[in-house]
Amino acid sequence: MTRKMWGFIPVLNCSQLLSFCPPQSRPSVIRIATPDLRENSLQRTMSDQAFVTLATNDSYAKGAMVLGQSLRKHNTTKKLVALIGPHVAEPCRDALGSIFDEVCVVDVVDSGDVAHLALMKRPDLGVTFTKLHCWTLTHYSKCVFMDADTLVLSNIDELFEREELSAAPDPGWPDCFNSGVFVFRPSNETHEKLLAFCGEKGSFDGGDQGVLNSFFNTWATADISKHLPFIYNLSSVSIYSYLPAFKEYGRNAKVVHFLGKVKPWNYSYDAQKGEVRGHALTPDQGQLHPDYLLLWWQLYSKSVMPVLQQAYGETPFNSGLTEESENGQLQEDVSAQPEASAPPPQKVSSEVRKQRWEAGQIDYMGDDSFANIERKLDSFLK
Ligand SMILES: *[C@@H]1O[C@H](CO)[C@@H](O)[C@H](O)[C@H]1NC(C)=O
Ligand SMILES: *[C@@H]1O[C@H](CO)[C@@H](O)[C@H](O)[C@H]1NC(C)=O
Ligand SMILES: *[C@@H]1O[C@H](CO)[C@@H](O)[C@H](O)[C@H]1NC(C)=O
Ligand SMILES: *[C@@H]1O[C@H](CO)[C@@H](O)[C@H](O)[C@H]1NC(C)=O
Ligand SMILES: *[C@@H]1O[C@H](CO)[C@@H](O)[C@H](O)[C@H]1NC(C)=O
Ligand SMILES: [Mn+2]
Repeated sequence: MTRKMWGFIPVLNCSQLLSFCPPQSRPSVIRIATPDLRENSLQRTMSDQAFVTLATNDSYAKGAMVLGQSLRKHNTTKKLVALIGPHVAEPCRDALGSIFDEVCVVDVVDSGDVAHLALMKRPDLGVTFTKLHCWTLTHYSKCVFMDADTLVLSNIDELFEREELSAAPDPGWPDCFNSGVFVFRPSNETHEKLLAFCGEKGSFDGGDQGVLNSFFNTWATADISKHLPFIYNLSSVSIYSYLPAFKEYGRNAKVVHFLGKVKPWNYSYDAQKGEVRGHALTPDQGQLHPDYLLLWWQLYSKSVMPVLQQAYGETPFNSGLTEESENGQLQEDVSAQPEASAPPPQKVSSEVRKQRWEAGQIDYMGDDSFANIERKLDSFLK
């Protein structure tokens, strides 16, 4: 396989691609206190620094929970903050509250000021306004923002040694940083400037990455210490498109980013067998690396499911977990899974399975033993 993305260095500057955007706006915020669901959170994290993530719906909230538990699992000493939109269901908020130190509802629509007007003109930028809100977390001196579709593979607290605005290059356009993981300093002044900037200049990509690259437009040239190594944004998609680099550097991966339209929560998981059930993929939907996908589901079923079960109580919810009954039929969440009725997969060796994956023939029903896969993952985790 050849170098697909690394051989090409574009010349255009990001800020050359601006369009229009709504006027200055400020979303309203309600902070939810959920102290009863957490134990010892004060003892656990004595820090004025925080990891911050964002979920505007229940699916992304699940991703945020897995991300939060992956940070906890690797013993972060930082606080965890989730920004959520008003549409996240109550039990999901409670579940987030038991994993995160702070859950903030950011309601752009409800704010009754310019933010509302801005949103009427550009409804597509609603999520961007919600994300920019992270700059108002001024009770922290420094934060690291992480997308809800990322997963941490080791302790990454060392990121807090970096300055605003540090981020990893976007492999699709390496002179732009990727806004999925970035270091920033909360500041109401910066927040207002960002909103004003957005009002004047807009977002060249219709989202936060465009706004942030235009605003922090010296990132590509001014200070190389603000360039995070690519291991902080290892995407399944780029693993796949540059496999030799993954084989060389993959063991150092610290953050996995599940890119593309199909997210881990679009699959389902058989916890008994330790198998991820396939989502019928078309080639343009991208390929998620089976090992990382499995790691996500293991963490979900072990550390997130119990929290969700407690939050939902008797109320049924879409867990994504499947169970087989005596007659071999899947009980839950399988209506959209064509593989469920397919004949049982044949056993294939890890090596064969890997070769198939590398050749683009991904067997999500793969029958590798749980122990083997776990050993392999352990080797990634050092
Ligand atoms: C869920 O929220 C995320 C951002 O938090 C957004 O990118 C995504 O499009 C939303 N999905 C749906 C189905 O609304
Ligand atoms: C986190 O801390 C616990 C308890 O102190 C320890 O057992 C565990 O090995 C640590 N985990 C990592 C990934 O360092
Ligand atoms: C990571 O890199 C991909 C390209 O491989 C980019 O599209 C994505 O937005 C980046 N995500 C993060 C979290 O930096
Ligand atoms: C920033 O603004 C928020 C709300 O608008 C306020 O509560 C906070 O005290 C401000 N922070 C500073 C450092 O002025
Ligand atoms: C993934 O799941 C979410 C909600 O569960 C759904 O809104 C979205 O359309 C799904 N995406 C794909 C590509 O199937
Ligand atoms: Mn993402």
